[in-house]
Amino acid sequence: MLPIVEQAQKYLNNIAIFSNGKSFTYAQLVKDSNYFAALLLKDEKDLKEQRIAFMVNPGFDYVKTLWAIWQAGGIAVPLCITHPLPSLEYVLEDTAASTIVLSKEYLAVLQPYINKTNINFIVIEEPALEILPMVNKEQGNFSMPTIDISRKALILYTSGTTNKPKGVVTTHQNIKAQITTLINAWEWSENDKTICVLPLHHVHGIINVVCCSMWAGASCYFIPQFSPKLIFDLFTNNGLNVFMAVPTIYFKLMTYLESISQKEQVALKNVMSSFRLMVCGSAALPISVMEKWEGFSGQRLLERYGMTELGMAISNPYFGERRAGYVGMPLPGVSIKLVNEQYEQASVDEPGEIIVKGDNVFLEYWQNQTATQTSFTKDGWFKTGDIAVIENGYYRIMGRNSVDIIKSGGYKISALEIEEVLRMHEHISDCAVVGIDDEQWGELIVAALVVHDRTFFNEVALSKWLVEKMAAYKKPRKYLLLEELPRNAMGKVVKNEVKKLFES
Ligand code: MCA
Ligand code: AMP
Repeated sequence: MLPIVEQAQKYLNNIAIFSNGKSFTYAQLVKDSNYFAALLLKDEKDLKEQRIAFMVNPGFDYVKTLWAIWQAGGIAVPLCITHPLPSLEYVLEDTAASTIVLSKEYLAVLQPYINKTNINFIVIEEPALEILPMVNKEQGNFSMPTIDISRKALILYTSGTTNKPKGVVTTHQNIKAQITTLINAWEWSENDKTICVLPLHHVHGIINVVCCSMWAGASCYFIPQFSPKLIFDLFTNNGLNVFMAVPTIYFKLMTYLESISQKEQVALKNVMSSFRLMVCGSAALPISVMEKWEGFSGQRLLERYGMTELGMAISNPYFGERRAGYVGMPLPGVSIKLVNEQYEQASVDEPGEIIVKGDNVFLEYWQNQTATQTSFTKDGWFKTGDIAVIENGYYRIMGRNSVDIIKSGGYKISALEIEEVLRMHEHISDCAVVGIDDEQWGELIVAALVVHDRTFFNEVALSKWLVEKMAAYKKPRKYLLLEELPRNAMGKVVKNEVKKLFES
């Protein structure tokens, strides 16, 4: 049996999920995911790592689908529920997904792809019994293939220093390692109640919130989309005790807190100060945000460092000092080294690139041997591209080794990917995309443009055109029209000069 499903046997009567105003026990999750796995299998005994894409709303259906794909021997490919068709198509084509599982509201966006390819699709709300008429769902206990934990389980897309996102493949073993290190380090238990406010096509939401709570036998609440009021209402009325988010979310929650009365603020502080744990990560947590949040909530945030390719790697301690501006120490089972440009151990007190080894480290980039090879050292350490230094035993992240990677609102965004789309626009002859510091978003995406004729440039029309082609959160928030881009003697755009132009 799959490790996470096996774990659930210990907690069958616990409430696993609250979504859409309903609660679901682990027994229900096990039964329904088993049934759905049988549906995915149809006449096959094992999906043998077929890629099953799914565009399913956060909640019971999402977790059921994920567990079903895993039990049936498929590789789960979660799609972002807010992406436009071209971004979805890219993932579907790249993974050559054999089936798409979807909530019915996403049928419209996916229909052109379904029509074009004739891909098998399952709308999750449809009565599944019609497809498996011979079986009684209530008694369903379908035999499932034996899945060796070295098999591939998940593909998540991550942007990098190439213009197209890469599929990060993790095995069941990687996922188990990513989950269990956090279960131990952060003392997850079946008494925990958390809420998932993060998108479910990235590690932070999938592993840290959903899989950890499901592994521990805890309860996880889901909300349809990010809303400070909804989050605080759930905090207040449901005895939640664990919360995880990116810095931008804490910033947005504080903006909301500032908008309510003093009395309401005090009431919420009372609720929040009884939480067991609040975690922040995916991007640098500004010390100002950490301190202000402590004032509002009575909670000292635990900051940690992770990556799609690794899950979590470095964490401040659960017990002990949570040091502002630092991400803590390597998690148990995760080996970390700081190295110089030659990939030799950096001198003590000197900054170096973080390289990582351990069962948590992903297997490969999907069908991209070159990228996989170049991202590991000869002796098998994964090169993160992040620069850090150790100060008094704690790691401090100093930045990245590429200006082309932007972190905005916790999303990792490739400047090159946006530039490629911008260059397709009829009025744009050249462009350079950079991230500039921003209190709320961490970095704000901005673009310097060289246009054929300024009289034709219309920012609103450009934004509308862009979001038909890529996720709205990748859209530049400011533009600057230039006669030419700043370039060095080799003709390469000097991105730091572009940044300065915006900052001035
Ligand atoms: C939304 N917008 C953004 C972003 N999100 N702009 C830049 N960067 C963003 N991240 C824009 C929208 O396009 C829209 O603009 C406007 O903000 C409001 O959009 P809306 O969707 O209503 O915003 P929101 O709901 O308030 O979303 C903000 C958010 C979201 C909740 C902070 O960005 C989010 O969920 N971020 C978390 C991402 C995440 O999980 N990252 C973890 C990656 P307009 O109206 O003009 O269209 S995993 C990872 O990093 C590793 C493993 C790790 O360490 O965890
Ligand atoms: P992703 O590829 O979306 O998984 O993003 C991973 C990247 O997020 C890392 O390589 C870091 O650059 C960044 N990151 C994650 N956590 C932190 C943190 N606590 N502080 C600074 N950067 C972080």
